[in-house]
Amino acid sequence: MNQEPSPASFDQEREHTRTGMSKASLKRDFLDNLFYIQGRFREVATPHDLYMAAAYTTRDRLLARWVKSAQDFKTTHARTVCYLSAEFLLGPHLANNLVNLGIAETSTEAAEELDLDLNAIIEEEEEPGLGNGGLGRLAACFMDSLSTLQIPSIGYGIRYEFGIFDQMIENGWQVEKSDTWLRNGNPWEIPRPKIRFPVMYGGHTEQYRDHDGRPRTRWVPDLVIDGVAYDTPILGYGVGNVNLLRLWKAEASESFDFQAFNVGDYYGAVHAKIEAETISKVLYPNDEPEAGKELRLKQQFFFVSCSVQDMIRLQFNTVGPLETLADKFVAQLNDTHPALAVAELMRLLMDEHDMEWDQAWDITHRVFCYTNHTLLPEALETWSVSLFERLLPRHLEIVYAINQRFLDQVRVRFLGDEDRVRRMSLIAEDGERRVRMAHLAVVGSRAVNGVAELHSELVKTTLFRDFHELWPDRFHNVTNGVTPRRFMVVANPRLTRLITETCGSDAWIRDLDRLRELEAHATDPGLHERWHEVKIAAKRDLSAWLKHRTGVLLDPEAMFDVQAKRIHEYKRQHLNVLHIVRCYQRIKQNPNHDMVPRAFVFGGKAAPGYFMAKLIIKLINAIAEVVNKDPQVNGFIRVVFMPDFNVKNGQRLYPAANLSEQISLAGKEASGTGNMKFSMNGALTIGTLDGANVEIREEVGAENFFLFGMSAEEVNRRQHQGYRPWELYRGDPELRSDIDLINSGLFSHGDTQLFRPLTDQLVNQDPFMVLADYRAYLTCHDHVAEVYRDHHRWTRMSILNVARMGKFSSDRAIREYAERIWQVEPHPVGGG
Ligand code: HBZ
Repeated sequence: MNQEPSPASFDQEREHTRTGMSKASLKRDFLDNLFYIQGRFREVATPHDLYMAAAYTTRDRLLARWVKSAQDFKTTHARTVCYLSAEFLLGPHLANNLVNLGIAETSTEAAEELDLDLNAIIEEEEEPGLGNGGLGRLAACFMDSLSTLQIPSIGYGIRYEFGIFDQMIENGWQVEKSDTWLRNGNPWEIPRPKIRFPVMYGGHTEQYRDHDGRPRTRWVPDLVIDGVAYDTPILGYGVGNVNLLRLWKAEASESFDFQAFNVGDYYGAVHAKIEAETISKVLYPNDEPEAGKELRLKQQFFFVSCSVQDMIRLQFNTVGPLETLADKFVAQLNDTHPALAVAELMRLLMDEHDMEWDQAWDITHRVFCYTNHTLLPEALETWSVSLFERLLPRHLEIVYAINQRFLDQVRVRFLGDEDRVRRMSLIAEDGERRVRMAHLAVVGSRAVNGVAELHSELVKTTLFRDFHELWPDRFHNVTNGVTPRRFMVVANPRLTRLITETCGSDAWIRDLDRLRELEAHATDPGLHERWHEVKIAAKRDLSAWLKHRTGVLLDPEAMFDVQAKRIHEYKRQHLNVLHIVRCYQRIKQNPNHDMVPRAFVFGGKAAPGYFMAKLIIKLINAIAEVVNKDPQVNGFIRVVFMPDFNVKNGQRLYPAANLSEQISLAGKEASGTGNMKFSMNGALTIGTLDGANVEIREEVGAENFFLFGMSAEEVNRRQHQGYRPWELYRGDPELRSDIDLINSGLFSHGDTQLFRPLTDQLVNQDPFMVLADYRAYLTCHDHVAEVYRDHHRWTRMSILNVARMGKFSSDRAIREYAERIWQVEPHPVGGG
């Protein structure tokens, strides 16, 4: 330990000092930051002061790399990806940045020498929850991989003052509390008050002739607000590349303010300011069902308009002429939320930059690509024409003009097929006329992709069937992935160490296919023992946290059977619940019943207005209450609902799971990404053939995956035949008794009506066919238990799951986008 440093490590130490990576410089800068930024000294610093000092110390180390990246990209005119997303569900920055900088261990030691616990400091960070679920988290994983793969990119989104609500559980019900992530300041962002764009709303349009006598359109808005840039550096893992996450905050436009002020309307001016600022105030907490709120349309246009204006500004600052915009930039639309960008770029090119339609369309169409994330009809965005017109009159004209040209094309290709024309139109004409954002996105993009193979097939054969017939080459698949940096290295340091030691290197962190090297050790008893130890340790950590937060004590030796994701009927948390009720009844009916002890863990938020999802949460908690205090059963099963499932809490959950529940109705879950996070951390999956489950099973091997339930085709067939859930209810005594037990009031202090909306729905409609998959699910769970009893078999399967997860790195996904869709090249920035 106390050896003289060898010349090599001496050089390294000197280099680290120069780049600020040595322990000594970390300690010095930490104390400096504590003093100069927080105005504190060590002895009186609060945990939050310590966190802020650590954050600034880390951020300082990002900045040099950031500036270098920006300079490099600017001088070389590097082709750049713009990822347009209404959501970025980033999760805490500190630990992730330490890992990506390669100073996690040094920082731990530096903290120890200051008598501090780095983990406790990391815990202090409140995460920016600027997203609802998978879609927002995907955007965050993609930002990590874009930087790690050294692809110049900018993430564009909204700097919501209030992110996704914090979930509390009161009396078993979800209660929403507003998120206050900015309350204590955000050390990771840099405001750019000079990067500011006007965003217009309302008013009317006028026709006029320009100097050359050509007809032009001018938009005369009745509201202008400003979007101001807030930048967050996104560092890649082990590289010098730092990309930009640029989030827009809405502010009252100064010129607008003055107008009101000048006519003496001070109150009016202040009011306008408040109105303007509401635009970036709060994230809409709906996952899936479409909200249709005016403010949401305003938000979408707000960030899209700022982002496209920024792209044009950058084009002028670097390459030059707008004609080459599509060579400099490709813009990915993360779902339809940013689809207005198509119309906005057209407007800017034509109305502000004097371009003719054909050229503007050629550029626009080459800039955009679109990712679809859902087939659920109720989730597809449409906006009423009247609202659209009131807010964005010029864009409605442009949408109509796009539509006219597009439908002419359809008519030429499919002579006389007016029904097809009606189906494909950007405007839905049945009932109130509505703009179909998905159609706008498909027509305005050069590539359209789904997020898993099955999903992309369904996109082509169902949702966009007509479009696929017209433009077969436009459609692609890019299966989602997740970043192993956050979801393995940060979340599960013990597993990370074990894998690195077993493989003899940490190269797998940037090349996840190298996890395959674990396969050679899959039956090694030494590894089995350590693998088990790592899992048990994670389960102990989770148990302690859950005990503290919920009062429920879990036995780390029990099988941790976990379902964590947004609460939604299509995800079928209630199918999981029926299995728990079955276990309960089996134990009650046969006190000598022998079963593998299980801890059922749930996590997930329900959209505040989604009654059925909230009732499912209540049901889980109601069952938990009865089960956990009944000594006859609680030695075998325990149930706990983890409150406030978010990125941070997910990081506690994934490492501790033995079994991952991925049980959506086949054909409904576009991909899923939690499925990947669990499996990467050694959980086995019980799942349907839905979304990316199909590919996970292909990769890990059918024998290492617990499959049950109908396929998407069977679901389709069953539905066409006429699905009658009540017959299943009547025909299966166990199913009937499980549902009846829920209705009996046992879990609801005698209230026989509380869960009726849920049980009635199951028996009478069952739109997500819970009852149809019930039997297969139970049988599969029995098999799971049997396998779990065989420790070595289970551990081997767990190792093989991890070993074969390479495909599900977001690095692979981004590489596919880069090669097949974006045509962008890596662009290394030195100094990594
Ligand atoms: O996107 C999810 C899909 O359900 C999931 O299967 C997929 O893995 C993931 C990433 O591709 N979709 C969402 O998370 N959707 C939303 O969060 C959402 C948010 C606002 C909306 C609609 C949907 O207005």
